[in-house]
Amino acid sequence: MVSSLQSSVGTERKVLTDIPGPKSQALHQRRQAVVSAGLTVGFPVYIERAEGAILVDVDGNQLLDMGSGIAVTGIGHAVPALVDAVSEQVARFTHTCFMVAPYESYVEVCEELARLTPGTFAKTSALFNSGAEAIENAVKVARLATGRSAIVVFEHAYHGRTNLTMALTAKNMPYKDRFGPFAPEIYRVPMSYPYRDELSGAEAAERAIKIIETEIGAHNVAALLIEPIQGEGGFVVPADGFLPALSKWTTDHGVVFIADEIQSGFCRTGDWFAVEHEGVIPDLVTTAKGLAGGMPLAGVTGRAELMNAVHEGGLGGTYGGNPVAAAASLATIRTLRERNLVARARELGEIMLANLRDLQRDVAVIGDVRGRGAMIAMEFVEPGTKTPNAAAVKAIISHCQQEGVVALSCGTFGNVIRLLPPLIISDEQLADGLSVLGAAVRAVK
Ligand code: PLZ
Repeated sequence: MVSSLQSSVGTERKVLTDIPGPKSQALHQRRQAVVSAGLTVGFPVYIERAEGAILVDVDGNQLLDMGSGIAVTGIGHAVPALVDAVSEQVARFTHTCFMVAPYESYVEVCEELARLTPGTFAKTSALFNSGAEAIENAVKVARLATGRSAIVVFEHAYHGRTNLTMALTAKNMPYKDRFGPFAPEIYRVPMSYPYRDELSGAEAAERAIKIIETEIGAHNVAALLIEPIQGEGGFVVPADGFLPALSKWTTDHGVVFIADEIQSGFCRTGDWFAVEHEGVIPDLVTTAKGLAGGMPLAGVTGRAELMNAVHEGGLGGTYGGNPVAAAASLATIRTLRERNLVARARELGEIMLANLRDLQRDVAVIGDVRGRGAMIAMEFVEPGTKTPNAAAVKAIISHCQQEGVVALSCGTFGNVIRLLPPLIISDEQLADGLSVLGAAVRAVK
């Protein structure tokens, strides 16, 4: 079955029409009539199939994917192992509801999560459908287990778009504006943002902890929730020592340390989880995206005594840990392991950082190049200042799109371009993508 689905897409970027092409434009017209205008499209090109790091649109253009659907398809598109696992599971059964009639693959995913997440203590997991849902449940667990209510989050944080997670997310536009009122007992403290605050990790941690202690009180804090490398907020990599200092503080005060690894997890940063880089061991870890290679699946994993503090029936949902998504997850994890994509992510990071730092030397609009593994970004500024330059980012992204390269922006100020290529991207494909990006950057300076 798989072989009939495998095409000869090949590995090359090919632009055959204007972008978007006529068929994409027609689809876009249809869309306007029936899809809510509240969903924006970064790139109105409609995809028909995809393979590896190539997306093929309805006009036959072959686009190079440098975004992995926002860090989801790390193992690439239409990977035979995943296609087989999913097809086979669909043919066996698609749904029972794990709470009604359980199945092995759910348990197996939780075994993998216990094995792969940092910490050698006993861990249990609960599976959900989306990142936001995982975050909501991690907060539920932390509040119940500690009997406290305050949740500490950080500037530039992104944790989702549901009511609770909107409150946890920092940026107003477009995520929160006029969607309130928001959930209470959420407190935001400054993030370590070395390019902008020029503080060491220890100094930035001290600044955050001081605010927590004076404005909230440690004994009121259920959890500290943080992305070890921020995603939507601008690929902000905290200064070394920041995460370990926060982690120590949470341990000292009985606060649950929740690492949101939804974007940074599953080999993306060159470790299975981004916290590993600094040896931080979270109490709870939230995962989604790269966990299941494109099928909707999310997890909360952590210390058994916290996760099991919940009363029977306190966690759940109709679809969480759906058997098709679980099959996709097991195939994804196997592929990440077999192809040693954790090592590949590091290589990709070295290539991208070297390339972008060379570029930074030649142009005045790149203020900072940062990231880890295959999670790399450039922050754009007005030349000679640190004033955010969102206009440059818009122009560069648009230039890339015209050339058939899918690149994503991010950042509180909209002035960051992030690269999240599939970890299976070839050296040639990456070089091609970087050369298009480089030309786009040079064109705006
Ligand atoms: N936590 C760290 O990156 C999702 C959002 C796209 P969901 N990021 C992509 C958009 O504009 O909606 C994300 C994340 C981190 C939580 C989430 C939320 O995950 O699966 O989108 O709910």
